[in-house]
Amino acid sequence: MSTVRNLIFILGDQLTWSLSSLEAADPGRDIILMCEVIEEATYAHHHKLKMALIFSAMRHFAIELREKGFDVRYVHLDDLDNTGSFTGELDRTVAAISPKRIIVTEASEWRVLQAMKPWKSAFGLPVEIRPDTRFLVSKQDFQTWTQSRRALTMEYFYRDMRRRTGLLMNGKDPEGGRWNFDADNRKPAQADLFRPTHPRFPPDAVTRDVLDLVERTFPRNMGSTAQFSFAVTRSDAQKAADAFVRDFLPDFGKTQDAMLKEEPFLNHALLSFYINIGLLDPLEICRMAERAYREGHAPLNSVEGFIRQIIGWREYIRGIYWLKMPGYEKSNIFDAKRPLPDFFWTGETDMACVSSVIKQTMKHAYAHHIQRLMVVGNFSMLSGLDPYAVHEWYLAVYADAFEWVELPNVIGMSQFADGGFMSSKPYAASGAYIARMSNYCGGCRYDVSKKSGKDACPFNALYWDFIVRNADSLSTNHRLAQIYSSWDRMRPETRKAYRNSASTFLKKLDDGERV
Ligand code: FAD
Ligand code: DLZ
Ligand code: SF4
Repeated sequence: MSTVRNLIFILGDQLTWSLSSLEAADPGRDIILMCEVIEEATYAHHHKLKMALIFSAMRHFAIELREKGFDVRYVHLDDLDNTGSFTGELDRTVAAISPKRIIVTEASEWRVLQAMKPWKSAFGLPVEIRPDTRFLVSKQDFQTWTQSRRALTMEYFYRDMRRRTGLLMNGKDPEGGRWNFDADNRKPAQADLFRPTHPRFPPDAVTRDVLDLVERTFPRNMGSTAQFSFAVTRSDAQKAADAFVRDFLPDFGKTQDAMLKEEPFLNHALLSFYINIGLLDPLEICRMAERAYREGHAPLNSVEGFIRQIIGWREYIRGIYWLKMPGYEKSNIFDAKRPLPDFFWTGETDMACVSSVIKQTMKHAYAHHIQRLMVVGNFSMLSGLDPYAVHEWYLAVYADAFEWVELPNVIGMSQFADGGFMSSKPYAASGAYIARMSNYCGGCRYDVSKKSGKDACPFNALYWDFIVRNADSLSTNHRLAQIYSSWDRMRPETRKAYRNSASTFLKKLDDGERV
């Protein structure tokens, strides 16, 4: 007769003490299962740093659970009897310990949640799938919010979140009299030798074992674990959050959209990886940021901008994911089919901006929002790359990439592949935007001021080619009316030069020539 009451299964992005599956857990009667499995390690070509972060944080969380008295069954990736899948490992554990019930917090990704559904009948046991309460808005509440709207404008969702959390509110009014201070942001940045550096966390023995495992098992995946400096425990992640609020938040707004090739991190938080795997609580971080504002340590434009990213964008993106899955991943309004060029895996291109962002991604498994959106994302959309392939790339290469957050950001926001379900117009831009917001163009073999011809910045001709090529889908968009009338007013030779330059560039791309 089994004495085990519940088998609690914890996934790699559920490393949170207040996790719903751990509610009322009893170390005397319950057993916890955590497992590293090849199925999760290979469903995307994960960056080595991403895998190392997840495995090491999982192992540290298991140690902490044991310190609290829990019996944790932890399966290592290279254990000889590891079956390689969540279902296989649950099956093995159920056979070994005969629990009365399985408890799990719902998976953050559709793919894994689907895999959970047959467990009840497969194991002949009650399986309790609890909601993930680490988000502010439940899937159901988000759906209800969408039902009363014609357009799913993030800004209105965000205002509701401000009211719901009370963050930066003065009674019923927004602090400072406005909901959004973005107009004070969006500035270019200067290199600054005195800018503080983000904290780095040297690997301990547990992490070093993981780094060896990842290098040994996935030698061909992107990146090198030599650069590993992530926090892997809640207490170190909290130190990273403290450092952000103290050193970077005051200037966060000012440089939010800026790009500097020497400074990949600028004043960004570098917290998404910790929030997404559960080491940090999103609302707690927003409260820390608000406190910094109330105590006069950080200005409103920075604090409002930061809080909007988390209670606005992050929650909204998750809502969209669950609203649109399955099927959203196949969205392709422009019928774009081009495969990813090889330089997505090497950074070897003459376009200095693209090269810099990809090389930075290879080194750190990180790029900030504008680099993801306006450099690599913009290039992908303008060049007609297959949005599904673009999605697979983003899911692989960033340490914070989990499908629920990556997919709507890529398919909806950056590729406009959903035809405008999320955004009212595509984030398409010519080289002028990149020149204004970065210092990439100075060192580029292309000339951003040239519109067409072999030395012209490719973004310039690709931009117009994209606009014209996709007129069927875009020309009725009133936010693009001015763009289409500019095109109509252009001299025929100018139009022809743009189209020819774009087609020469795209042919080189298709032929695998260096661009
Ligand atoms: P900061 O710029 O300092 O922002 C603070 C926090 O706000 C972040 O930590 C994050 O939690 C949140 N946030 C900001 N923007 C978004 C957003 N658009 N969606 C969700 N949360 C947001 N974010 C991921 O977490 N995982 C992804 O896989 C991911 N893929 C992206 C792909 C594309 C094409 C684009 C355009 C954006 C993507 N983002 C993704 C959103 C954003 O780029 C990252 O959250 C951010 O760069 C993380 O770095 P940071 O912690 O320094 O963020
Ligand atoms: C991303 C990832 C990787 C690489 N490996 C594991 C793993 O071995 N075990 C695990 O529990 N989680 C892993 N993860 C994170 C999961 O993919 C993530 O928890 C689910 O995708 C959530 O739906
Ligand atoms: Fe990028 Fe064009 Fe500037 Fe070169 S000139 S860095 S390709 S925007």
